[in-house]
Amino acid sequence: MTASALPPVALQAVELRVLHLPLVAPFTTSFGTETVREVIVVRARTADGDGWGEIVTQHAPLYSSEYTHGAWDVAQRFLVPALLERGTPASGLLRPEAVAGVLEPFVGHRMVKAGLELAVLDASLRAAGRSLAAHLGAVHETIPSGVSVGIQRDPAALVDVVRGYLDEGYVRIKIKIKPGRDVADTAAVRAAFGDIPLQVDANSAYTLADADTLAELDRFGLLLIEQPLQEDDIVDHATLARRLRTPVCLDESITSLKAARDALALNAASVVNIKAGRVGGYLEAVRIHDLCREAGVPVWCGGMLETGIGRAANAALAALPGFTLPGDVSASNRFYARDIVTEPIVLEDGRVRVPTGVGIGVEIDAAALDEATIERVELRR
Ligand code: OSB
Ligand code: MG
Repeated sequence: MTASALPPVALQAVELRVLHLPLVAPFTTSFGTETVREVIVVRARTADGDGWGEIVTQHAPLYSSEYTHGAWDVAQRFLVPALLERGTPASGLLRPEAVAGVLEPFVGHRMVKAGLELAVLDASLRAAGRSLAAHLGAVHETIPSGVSVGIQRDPAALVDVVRGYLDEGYVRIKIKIKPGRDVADTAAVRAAFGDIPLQVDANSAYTLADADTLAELDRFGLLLIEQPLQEDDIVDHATLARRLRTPVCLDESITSLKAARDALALNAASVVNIKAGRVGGYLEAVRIHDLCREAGVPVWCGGMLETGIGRAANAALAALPGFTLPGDVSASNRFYARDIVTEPIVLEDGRVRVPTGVGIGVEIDAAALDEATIERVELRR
């Protein structure tokens, strides 16, 4: 479904930076609490200019097997050298659509592949004077904005935090749950705010043995329950889905187009969370969108606490026609006091604007980027 072909780039160097960005408030999930976002920013240096990408790993391998310093190593040792070798005039210029194929022999590390592909894509789009949104097939100028709310001290504190986001205008609330912090938390939010669009995310914290507890959530009329079981529990998710009225949505399990196809074939999910990092790139994300749209399965755009780079790209992706549920594309200030782009995404009447500028549509704030950088390396061909 992507638009016309993009120009290849002559990749001259790749700069990688590890950033530490303080969060405005701690973010707690079933797998832990973060107070500082540790993330990698990619700059692809080409003969025609720079392109930017973001590797959305976290400090520790708790959401998935990927983590920042593993990404840092595999990028420098294998993935960036493979791209640099391919991007020389001698071996041919590098097309954005070719990046995934060049990196394909290296197993896994999809967040790294996604960040590298985005940087090449951005460079090529800028050279062509085109926006990522238009290239991916966006059909909306703005998108509805949901917010992902971490586990709080107790249900009363959760209600206070949710109230703040509703007051700001967010149109859909997602709360994180874990065993012991599920039914009472959900009940408290429903009791306080009535029939708001509400969903829960378990980040793999349950097993099939918890099916009775999870079925208690049925009475709250949730939009969906996200990833109750483990990443590789496709069949168990199908079994659980038969026991719940709440629609089951998969996040961690959907690692590729193939995984999405399998999950749909097995009725393991009736909704899909699409995250470009998790599936190896924005181009694969579009393919999953296309598959789900064809199958009549609603999708929404997930988030990984992106900086302004990935957040802009997510807004572009979420503007595709199959994204029929509000995503976790919230305003930058939901996580950061100071973003690394000059015009961070803001909330306007519960929506965020899809960037229309060339490439990812945002410019880097060099001073903010430098301030957040704790490690930097440049690989040249
Ligand atoms: O499961 O969706 C998730 C953040 C980090 C890792 C996993 C998840 C999340 C979120 C935050 O829920 C989404 C966001 O970026 O707003
Ligand atoms: Mg999730």
